[in-house]
Amino acid sequence: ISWYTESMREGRPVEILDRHRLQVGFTSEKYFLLPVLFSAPSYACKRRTTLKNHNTLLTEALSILAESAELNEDEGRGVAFRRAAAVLKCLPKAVSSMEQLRGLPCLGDHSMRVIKDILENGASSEAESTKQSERFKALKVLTGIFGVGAKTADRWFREGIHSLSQLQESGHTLNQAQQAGLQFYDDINLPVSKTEADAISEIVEKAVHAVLPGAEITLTGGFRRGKLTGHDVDFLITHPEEGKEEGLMPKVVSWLESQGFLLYQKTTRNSYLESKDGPGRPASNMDRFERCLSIFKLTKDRCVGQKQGTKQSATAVRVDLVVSPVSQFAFALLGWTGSKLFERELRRWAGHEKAMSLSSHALYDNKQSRYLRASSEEEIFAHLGLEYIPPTERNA
Ligand code: DCT
Ligand code: MG
Repeated sequence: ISWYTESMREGRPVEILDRHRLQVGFTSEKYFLLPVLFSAPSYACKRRTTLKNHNTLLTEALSILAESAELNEDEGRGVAFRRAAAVLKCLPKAVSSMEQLRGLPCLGDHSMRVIKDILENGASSEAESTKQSERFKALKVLTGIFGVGAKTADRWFREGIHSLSQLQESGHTLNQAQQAGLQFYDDINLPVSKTEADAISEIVEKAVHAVLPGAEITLTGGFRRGKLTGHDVDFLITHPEEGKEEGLMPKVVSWLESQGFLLYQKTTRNSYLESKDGPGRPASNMDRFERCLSIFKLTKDRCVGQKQGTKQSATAVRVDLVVSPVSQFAFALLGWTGSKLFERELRRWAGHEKAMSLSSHALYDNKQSRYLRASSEEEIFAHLGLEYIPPTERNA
């Protein structure tokens, strides 16, 4: 019992399976069978979430509802469902009764109703009807086009556009990203395998080293967290000598273009200036590095992944390249490794519990009115007063 309460207090997942013998008075021995109770800290950045998920039925239903909320631009509701799903992802066993959830954070009334429905009926009627709804299906198809977000998809849907062919017939002028998105729609919507990601890594490495020897390339995003598939491949590029990375992206892009590797690319310049921007604008932290959103052409001989099933000799893969000065590298690496919810929770922890502002560029201590430097992810966790969580355990 003391082990049990201590674990609860420390926020460790607790599981009690065996009988606990209790001596009651002097007359007899009594045995109690305690239910498997779960507990977890409420911040996802304090939990260790591997890819081993014992509650996929529950988390998939909650993720559908989160996705639906996000497509309806209801961010608050989306986050609530994401948080609920994330708590269930870190449990050491499958949930079998509502009672076990009593001590868990982040499970609101709505999420609890969904879980109850699944435990009692094997499926969530709300998630099922959402999946079948015309609006959800159409918005999924339309946002599957690279360059189309929830807002655009919603506008098109209200105009009666529910499919790709209806979009093509509508006469809407698409921007260049969307045109490419439509052209390579099928390929882009197939998951990228780790093998394909490794093949892309080789190409990116070649390109970067051709234009800046000594530069360092890191695979980030889901693949760094150990995922075997992803919707894109994310890279972070830096150089150990501060400033050497300046102007790198256009050169890398030219090299890739000259070798015929790019089907589409759009580069945005680094717009982050610590002295000018200050720490108080974390909302836009993801897009201020020199960044290239691209679609790579990966030829069959280079890949033996999922996309080999398609008939063409090459496949299109979404690739994100980001360049960071070495002084910001640890923050960029932490920010680009994800998961999205883990990142959100790190920033919430920093702001609410530590009076600090965390972005992919820097960490600012509001109480001391100064930036806290770090050259590794471990140092950032330490600044934040958090136990270090390795990438493979950030799959919240
Ligand atoms: N990121 C974030 N907030 C966002 C978008 C991205 O914190 N709004 C970070 C977290 C993950 C990283 O950037 C890369 O983004 P994605 O490629 O969208 O995520 P992923 O985890 O790599 O997912 P996938 O495996 O599907 O590519
Ligand atoms: Mg990714």
